[in-house]
Amino acid sequence: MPSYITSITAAQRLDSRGNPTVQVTLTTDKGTFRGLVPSGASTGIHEALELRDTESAAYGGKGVQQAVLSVKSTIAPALIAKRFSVETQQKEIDAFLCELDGTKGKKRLGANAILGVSMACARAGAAAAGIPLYEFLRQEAGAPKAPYVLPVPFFNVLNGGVHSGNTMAFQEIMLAPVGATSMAEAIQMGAETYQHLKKVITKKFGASATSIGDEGGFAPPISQPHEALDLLVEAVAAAGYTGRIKFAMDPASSEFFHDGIYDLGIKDKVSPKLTPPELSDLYRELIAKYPIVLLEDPFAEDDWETWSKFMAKGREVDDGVERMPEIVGDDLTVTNVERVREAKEKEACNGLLLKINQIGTITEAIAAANLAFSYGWGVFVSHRSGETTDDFIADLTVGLRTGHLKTGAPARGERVVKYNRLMDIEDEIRASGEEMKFAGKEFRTTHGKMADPKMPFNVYGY
Ligand code: 2PG
Ligand code: MG
Repeated sequence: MPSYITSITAAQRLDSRGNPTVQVTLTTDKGTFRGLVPSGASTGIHEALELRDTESAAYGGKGVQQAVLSVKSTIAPALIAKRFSVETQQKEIDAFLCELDGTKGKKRLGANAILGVSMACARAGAAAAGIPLYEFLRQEAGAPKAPYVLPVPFFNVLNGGVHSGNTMAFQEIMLAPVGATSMAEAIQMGAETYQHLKKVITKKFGASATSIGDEGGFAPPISQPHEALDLLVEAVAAAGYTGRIKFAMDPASSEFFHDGIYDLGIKDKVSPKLTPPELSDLYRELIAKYPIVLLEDPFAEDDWETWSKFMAKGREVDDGVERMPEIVGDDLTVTNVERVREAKEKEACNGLLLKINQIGTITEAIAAANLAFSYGWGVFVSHRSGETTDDFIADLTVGLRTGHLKTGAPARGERVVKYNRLMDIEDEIRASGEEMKFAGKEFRTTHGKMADPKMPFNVYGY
């Protein structure tokens, strides 16, 4: 007997920044299922629309009552009437939601309304099938099963850009414990290093400098990327993990790109304004000096030419010895197959950031991931800076076998809920006796289809 949706409702709740967000509650014969929707700050201009009540004074124009109404008045009656089986028809459900909206960027109902429903349906589908959410999502994606792959967690421990009040233009500086052998160990390594980093910052700048940014990372009074990376070098050494923890950066450069120039002084007013070739050189210097394994949004969302040139130069210098990181598109590709295809045509990057709310349904997010995998790219699952206590993306990462995810510092409830869920999944799989491995150094290639041997950057060379 298929499991049908019997009711859907929605309500306005808060995200981790104290702004309203959409919570969807859906009922089937198997129980009640929720989806809580996250929200970005360094949002790409090509993302699907997050519907906000800009005309209203409530919450400074950030209310989501219109999106809540989209769920209650439009989606609920139409979707319930369709009598889809949540167990077998996630794709049809998501296609129907897109059709019901009828616009390209989900502008009518709002991607925040649609995503909450799509997430809750996936949870209801897993319950109907009597399987964990990660297994449901694995089947949806057609990903290989044995072994299950637990991802390397990338911890954003230094926050800048639009995520903090310090003067650093670069948004995220991350720790990647690729040398761990399990999820639990990776999280221990990240958490211990985070505590050491706090001590290093206190010693250098005083206790008042250990306040944190939106993703739980510290926001000390630094402006330059090398200052941030030096702090990480010191903290990792103090924690005893040198060589086993690598670094990653998300400058989120669309935020400081104006009229063809990357302005690193956007916050401190004194740091240099760089041309695209100068910024490219800066990245190359940092990559040569520090163990950086992943670089996200090094260039702005429509600065295609610089992305392509940077990748081409990477190919040229990469003789199999040179360390080149994964180059990940976020604002560039916005979890959208059209943008992913364009990025492939232009050879602009070799990794996809996967954010479910950039596109608005689980099925479309899976399609973007699968397209990226078909190119031999890495797929890097991501939270948003405005998060909720929903842990959906932990299951998504395991289900899609992406091998890595970022979900902030190993601190603050909305971040650790994902890390805790990943440790639960690891324990659960171990107890079930199913095959499992931790992605470790293979975080870019764990999907199973080994990257194209002619892939631009050396995967194992760091
Ligand atoms: C990013 C994200 C998440 P935001 O740029 O990758 O870390 O930030 O959610 O603000 O877009
Ligand atoms: Mg980003």
